[in-house]
Amino acid sequence: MKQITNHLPTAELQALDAAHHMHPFTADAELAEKGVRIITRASGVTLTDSEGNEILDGMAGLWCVNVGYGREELSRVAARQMNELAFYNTFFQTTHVPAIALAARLAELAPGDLNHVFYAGSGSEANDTNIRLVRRYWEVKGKPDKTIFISRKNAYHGSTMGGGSLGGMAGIHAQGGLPIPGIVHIDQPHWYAEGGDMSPEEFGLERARQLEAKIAELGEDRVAAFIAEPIQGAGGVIVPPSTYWPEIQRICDAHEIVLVADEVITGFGRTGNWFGSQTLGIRPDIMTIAKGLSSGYIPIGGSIVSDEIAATVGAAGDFNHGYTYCGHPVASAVALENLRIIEEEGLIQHVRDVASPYMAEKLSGLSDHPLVGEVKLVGLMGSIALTPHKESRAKFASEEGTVGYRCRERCFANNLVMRHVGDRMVFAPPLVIQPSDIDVMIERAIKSLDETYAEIKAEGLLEAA
Ligand code: PXG
Repeated sequence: MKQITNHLPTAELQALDAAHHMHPFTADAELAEKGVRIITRASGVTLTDSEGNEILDGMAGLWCVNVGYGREELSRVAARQMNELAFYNTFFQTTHVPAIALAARLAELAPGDLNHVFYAGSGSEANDTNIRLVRRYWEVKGKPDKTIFISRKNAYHGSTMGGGSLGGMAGIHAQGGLPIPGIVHIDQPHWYAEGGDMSPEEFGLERARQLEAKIAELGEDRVAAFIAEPIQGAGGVIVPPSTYWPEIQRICDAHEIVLVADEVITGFGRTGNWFGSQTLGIRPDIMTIAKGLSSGYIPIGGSIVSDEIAATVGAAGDFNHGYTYCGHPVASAVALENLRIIEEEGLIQHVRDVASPYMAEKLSGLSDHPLVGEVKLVGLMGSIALTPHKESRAKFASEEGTVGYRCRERCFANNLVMRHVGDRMVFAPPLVIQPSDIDVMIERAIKSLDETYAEIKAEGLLEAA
């Protein structure tokens, strides 16, 4: 067969991709028609595509390339580990140094009594583990009826049967009979879209108290856990009102509910601390991790588990759960090196003291933009709500996402990756981003917003619903 390399013409690569590659969360036929974009290399915060365009990656890949692209420290560690011990399992009374070292380091970094790591290959797998682990915990505690997970609408917890069910994405639930039984959803703390005339603080309390009402409705003896992202990522970077998390914490404590913080996006410096739970003042019993754990250089995820849960489950015989690649030695070694880079380069301080304040200052100019309803930023995860009418926070009359999609297309055309979630633009650049890159990023974002505004105005899409 002919060798397929970077040197083939874009059209030829696109045709091969369309013929053989099924893409996630994609209408493949439509994509084949349009032609897929081919990324050939990346360095720092910049992607290069097969046409030679240099694109600023405002999404850190998929919220994961925290240390930026092209870090040879990571490829060297991977090569060394592959040569020394490419694989061994951790099932049958064996372990290896990378899995030990990474678990010990994660226990050191994680807050409170989260001192135990169950490894997975991804965030979705880790959340599936969480369902099995928490249910097992309550079984061992003599409360086998505590099985229900409460989650939230518009949450994202992955795409496996478990992860997709825990998540609250209508599009996922519309296909294939999800959610699976035993998972229920309450409303999200999305004040901008759903807060009406309430103050954000009142609304935050109201939404948190839905958890208490749901526990009362189902019975405390049937509810196993509450799972949530400290800040919703895929749902549109929804930062909850300040009253929300303290009330959620109080309710979980009062009703013996395991609190799972899904830190897949918010972990490893994204919010200006090692974990989003620290930024938002949450005391979880379990944290889901993936993405920034290895900066996306290699697949790895896991659950960081409290002393109480690990000790209870560990003392009760075999926990019949695991994946071939639990604690994969190469993935663990790369993750450990990635954590060393984050620490030694002071990337969390850089986010907190330099990049985030600079980004906030630059973004403040956007609040006057005719298309912008609100701008949110915590650490280096942010969102920009697009609206036809600032004061009322109105939605567009067009189908939700029409204007957001237009804006994303303008961003791409202007060599900036910024995603849209409905009519909300989201961004999460690599944590290594420098002020000069932020200047470029915001300049391209403003240009894209201006072009979107002109375009939708000309087409009569500026109407409010
Ligand atoms: N939890 C959270 C909070 C996530 O953001 C997962 C779990 C699942 O992780 P894996 O590794 O199984 O994908 C995620 C993943 C998007 C987007 O478009 C977000 C994710 C994945 C793919 C796309 O925003 N988050």
